[in-house]
Amino acid sequence: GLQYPERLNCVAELVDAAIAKGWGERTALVGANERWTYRDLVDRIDRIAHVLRRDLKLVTGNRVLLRGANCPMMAACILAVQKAGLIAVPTMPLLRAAELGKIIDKARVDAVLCATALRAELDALDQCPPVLLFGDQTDAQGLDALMRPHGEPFDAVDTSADDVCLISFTSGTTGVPKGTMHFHRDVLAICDCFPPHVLRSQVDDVFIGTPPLAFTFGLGGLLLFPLRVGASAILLEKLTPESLLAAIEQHRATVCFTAPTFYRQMAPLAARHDLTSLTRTVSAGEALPLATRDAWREASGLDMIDGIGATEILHIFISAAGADIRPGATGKPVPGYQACILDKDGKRVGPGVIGRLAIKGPTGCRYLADPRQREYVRDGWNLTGDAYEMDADGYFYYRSRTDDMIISAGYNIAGPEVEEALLRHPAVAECGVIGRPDEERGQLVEAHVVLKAGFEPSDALVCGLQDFVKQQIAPYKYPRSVKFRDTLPRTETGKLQRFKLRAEALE
Ligand code: 3UK
Repeated sequence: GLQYPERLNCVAELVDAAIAKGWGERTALVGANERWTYRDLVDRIDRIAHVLRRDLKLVTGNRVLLRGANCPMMAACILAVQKAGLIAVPTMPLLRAAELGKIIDKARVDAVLCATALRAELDALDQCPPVLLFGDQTDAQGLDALMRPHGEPFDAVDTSADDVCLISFTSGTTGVPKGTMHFHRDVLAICDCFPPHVLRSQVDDVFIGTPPLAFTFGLGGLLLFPLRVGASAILLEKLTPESLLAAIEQHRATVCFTAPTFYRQMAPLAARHDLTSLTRTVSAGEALPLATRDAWREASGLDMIDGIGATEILHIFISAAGADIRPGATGKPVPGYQACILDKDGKRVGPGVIGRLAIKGPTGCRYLADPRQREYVRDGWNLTGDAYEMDADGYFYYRSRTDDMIISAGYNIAGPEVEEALLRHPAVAECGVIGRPDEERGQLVEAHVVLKAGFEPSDALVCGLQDFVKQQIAPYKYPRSVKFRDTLPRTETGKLQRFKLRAEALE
């Protein structure tokens, strides 16, 4: 297992240790307008930590809400909070005042560090803890000004390996957001599982990608993983498929993290860019359709590393790379983690049976003051909300979210399987498949389809899509209803919001 000292501050291990390892002059973080060495990063972290302790008078265990798009300063703020023995509560850039208010209450936030550009939603709150703004050099009361006098090193606060250092909120597909708590040792544990065993990250890697640092997918992939091995991270905001390709080329990135839809959108544009630096592309956040894996391989020459992670577990726990990739499977448990499939009664099932995916490992779920903790963790196993199936060789195949399984005329139909079939059709850009309430069949398979440019909705196309699905998978799974639309509802992290499609179907 992974053994860490009882006294442990994850930032001392990740960043201060980098200097001791001789990486001080290496590039740590690159933003739109700046390039920081590891020494620069330590300097910024230490100055911010002094401000938190001396100017804001925060004490060990206080919680600091963080708001900012991906950039080096946002990264330094998160790490400074943890180095100062405080708890980081990063929030997604697009959250509105009402959602921030709930998080501030739920996490009992003591102070806020916020990028100037994102202040409006905080200003709209009736009640808010003290806020320090960053990113505006002319603001005499801002964080940048307060950092200037603090030139002396800051000694990492002597925390315990199992002191909480991060509260990460789930995207909340259902009403109240759930906070998940993670320890200092958890931060190191995720760096010591997926990166060395699956990704094989190294000192000369250049990491790039889209997930926000406020999402643990981005926090790990675009900050913690590169720091652990002395690599560098490119932190850019508002990336589009086109600008991400341009940035990969410009920065000679070697590792890319993003969601399946982003790869699908990048594939047709890839030929215009020199992507020869890229050696590993990681897809997570949603199921990876085979059509997307194929399109990206044709465009880039790379076989994607699929990985399932969750905010509750902190990062990726099932994945595969290189020769271990089995198309259609997410992969095998990442070394350090165990996985099994459970039936409705919580009994283990063998290969070929669909059930609930359960996970055990060095990281796991600790909900912040939430009764759902008892449902999520049983006997040390984390019960995800995902329906999975295992094969005889120990590969795990995603089927659907447990609550997204469509039951139509007695058949269980996994929406993603129908989506995967539709995505192979030349007219389909994106799609989402749901169960629409139906008197006769209980639920009816309904596809919501976004067409590629140059294709028009028509009855003939509806029939064409239905026939196309029937040719690939069992005919009873074909979408009896097909709706065309301009966009699909997605979360800030790129996940399809099927519950919104279902709610529309009820209107
Ligand atoms: C789904 C996937 C199929 C699955 C995340 C990497 O997505 C992350 O965390 P969230 O808490 O959502 C977790 C849920 O998302 N999912 C994620 N990856 C896959 N489904 N194939 C995949 N490869 O339903 C899971 O339960 O937002 C991803 C790293 C850190 C993360 N937090």
